[in-house]
Amino acid sequence: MTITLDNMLNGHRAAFPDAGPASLCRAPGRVNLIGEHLDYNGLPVLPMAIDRAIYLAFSPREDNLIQLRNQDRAFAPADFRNTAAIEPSQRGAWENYCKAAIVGLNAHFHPERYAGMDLYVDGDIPSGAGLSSSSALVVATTLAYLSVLGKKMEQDITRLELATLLAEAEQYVGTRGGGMDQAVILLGRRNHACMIHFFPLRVTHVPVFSDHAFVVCNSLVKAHKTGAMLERYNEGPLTCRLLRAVIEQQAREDYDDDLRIDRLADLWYGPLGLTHEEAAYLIERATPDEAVGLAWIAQRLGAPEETLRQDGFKELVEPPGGFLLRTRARHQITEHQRVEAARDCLLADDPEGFGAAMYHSHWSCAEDYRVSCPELDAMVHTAQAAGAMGARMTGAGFGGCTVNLVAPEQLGRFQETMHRQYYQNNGFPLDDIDSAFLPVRSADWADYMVQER
Ligand code: NG1
Repeated sequence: MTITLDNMLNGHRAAFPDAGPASLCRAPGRVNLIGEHLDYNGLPVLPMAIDRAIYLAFSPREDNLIQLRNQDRAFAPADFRNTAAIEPSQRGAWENYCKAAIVGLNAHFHPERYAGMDLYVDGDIPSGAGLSSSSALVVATTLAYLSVLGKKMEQDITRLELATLLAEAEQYVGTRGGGMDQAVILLGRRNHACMIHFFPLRVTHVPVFSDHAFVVCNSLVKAHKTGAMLERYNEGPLTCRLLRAVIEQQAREDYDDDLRIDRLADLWYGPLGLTHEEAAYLIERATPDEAVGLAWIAQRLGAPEETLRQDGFKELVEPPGGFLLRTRARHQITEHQRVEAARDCLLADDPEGFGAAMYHSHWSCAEDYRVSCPELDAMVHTAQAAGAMGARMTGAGFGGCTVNLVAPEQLGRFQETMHRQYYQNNGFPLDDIDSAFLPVRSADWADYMVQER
């Protein structure tokens, strides 16, 4: 059923017959055009808010109960009390994303009363597809709770402040991600991609191509960030923390004993202000060619392995072959360059250059950063054979979607080839195939649609 204001308000009334009039807000999903696994290192990314969203009908309550209902029965009803300390539900439970928003705002506003609300959720962003349905839920809950608290966007908290706060707040669910999703969802603009810089958060809107389409194709391999998948995702940010420490050590030896590098981005944007070539040279000197164990890293840092384990790396599991510091770092450097090049291609209306950067990005994610999977690789190969100007995995990886840049005259051939060579060859049922092509358009930021208060 299509999502309309009436459907949302009726859904809310049916779920909460005793509630007062409901308000409505929406938060878009996003597709990351380029710049994967960079945000948590403070490096720039280039995503776009899309015309698929999470919708939320909400009404305040007199008590402190939060009641959550979802139009999709796959998401079980959840109720919890809004208190000074809200315990997370079990890992992977969908209500944790709502809790994350409320906990984050409580810590910021210290409200006199921990207000309750009745929330009815619907949406058309496929979940576990790398299109940020979960961050959209965090942002939608945030808008609802701000309104219930009587707080006004921009007046009581700016969108930039909110995006920064929520990037931190979403870690409540157990991910160690960066701030890309919350920023583009709160600051995206129709017909534009967002060039996002972090620490401090800055967003520049860059016009997207007017005639070429970005088509999202779902690999139909679910990539929910729970259990083993969450560990695989977190391995990226946690390895980059080790990388940061090893590079800081090298930079101290090369430049200055007192140098501090808080995150990889400091190599370029901090007082060091290195060029890409200088950063690459430093990293090559700092990281060995082969995989290393925690013992090697501890020795390099002159710290006992035990301290290292306690020092922010509690959750770190050493991969069987050791840490591939060099290749992980290489992805950070080359992807950073590609983000800048891709931004320039948008500004110069150069889809060919943009597409080439997308292909390079994919293979860097696959071979250097190791966050792809055979299905995503097969889709990128097929897209290239089908005439796409660019194709790459998008989002966290290990499944989910690819994003493809397709010229208008190639759209038919692209879709037909993907259909035949990827979906049919892999035996996906027709219903799934039909919902796997998502021609996406850029969309505006998260906002209220109907506000009762
Ligand atoms: P998705 O694709 O929504 O799971 C995750 C992180 C981003 C970013 C990308 C990889 C969260 C909420 N999102 O996105 O910050 O690191 O992976 O580029 O952790």
